[in-house]
Amino acid sequence: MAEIVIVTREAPIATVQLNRPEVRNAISEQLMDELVKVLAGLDGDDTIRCIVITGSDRAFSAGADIKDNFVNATPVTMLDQDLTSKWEAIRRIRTPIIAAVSGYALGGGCELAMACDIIVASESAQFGQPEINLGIIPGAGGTQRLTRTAGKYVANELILTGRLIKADEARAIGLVAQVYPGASWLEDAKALARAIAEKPPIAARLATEAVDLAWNSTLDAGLEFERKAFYLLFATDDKKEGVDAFMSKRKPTFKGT
Ligand code: CO8
Repeated sequence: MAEIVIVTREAPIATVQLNRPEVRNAISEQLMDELVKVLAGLDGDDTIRCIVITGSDRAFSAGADIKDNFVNATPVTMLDQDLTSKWEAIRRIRTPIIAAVSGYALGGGCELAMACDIIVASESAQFGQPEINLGIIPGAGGTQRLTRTAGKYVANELILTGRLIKADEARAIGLVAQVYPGASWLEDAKALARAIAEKPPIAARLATEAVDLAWNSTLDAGLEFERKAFYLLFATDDKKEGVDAFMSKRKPTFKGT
C-alpha cells in the first residue's frame, strides 16, 4: 500500500509530502498521526535544518476527511479523539517548516499551512475555509490564525462565505510569502528551504519562537523573550562565526552550536 506521508531527506532539508491523492489529501486521523510522527523524527535530526510540507500539484489538502472524521461524529467522539493535541504537536516542531501549497488548501488544509512558519504557493493554489458550507466552523485554528493574519474584516468575509481565494489574493492578505510559477513551485520552495537551512539553526529556531510569541502574548512579553533570546545567541559558536566571517569578508559556515 502506498505511504500516506512520503518523506524525502535531502540534508539539510527534508520534504514531507501528503499522499492521499484519491481524496485530495484529506486529513484522516491516520494521516495526522503519521504526519506528527515524521515531523517529530525530523525535528530530532540535527542534519535537517528546514522542512517543507507539501501535497501534489492538484491539492495541498482539502481539509479534514469529511467521511472519516465527520459523518458519524458526536461531540463525545470528537473530544475522545483529542485532535487538538496533534495540531499542537505540529506547532511545537522547532525546525522551521515551510508549507508549499499547490492546488487546494481548504479547511484543515489551510489550517495546516497556517500552523507552519512560512507559506509559499504555486500560481494555481487556492485557499479557503469552507467549513460554513458543512454547517460548522474552522476547528483547527482557522478563526484565530486567519484573523491574526488578515484582520477581522477579511477573516469574517472568508469564513462566513467559504469563498476560495487564489494565490495572489492570499499574498495580498499576508497569508502567502511568495507565489512561484506553476512549473517550478516545489523546486522554488525547496530552494527557499535550502537558503534557510544555511542560516544558523539555533538563531532560526529562536527567531520563529519569537515571531510566534507576537501572536500568543503581549508586546511586553514578546519583547522580553526577544531580548533574552538575542543575548543568548551571543553564547553560540555560530554568532562568533557569523561576525568573524563578516569581518574577514568571507561566507560563514554555521554548525548549529
Ligand atoms: N474529505 C473527504 N473526501 C474528500 C474531501 C474531504 N475534505 N475533499 C475531497 N474529497 C474526495 C471527494 O469526495 C472525491 O471522492 P470520490 O472520488 O469518491 O467522489 C475525491 O476526493 C475527489 O474530489 P472531487 O471530485 O470533488 O475533486 P475536485 O478536484 O473537483 O474538487 C475540492 C476538489 C474543491 C477540494 C472538493 O472536493 C471539495 O470541496 N472538498 C471539500 C472541501 C472542504 O469542505 N473542506 C473542509 C473540510 S472541514 C475541515 O477541514 C475542518 C477542519 C477541522 C480540523 C480538525 C480535524 C482534522
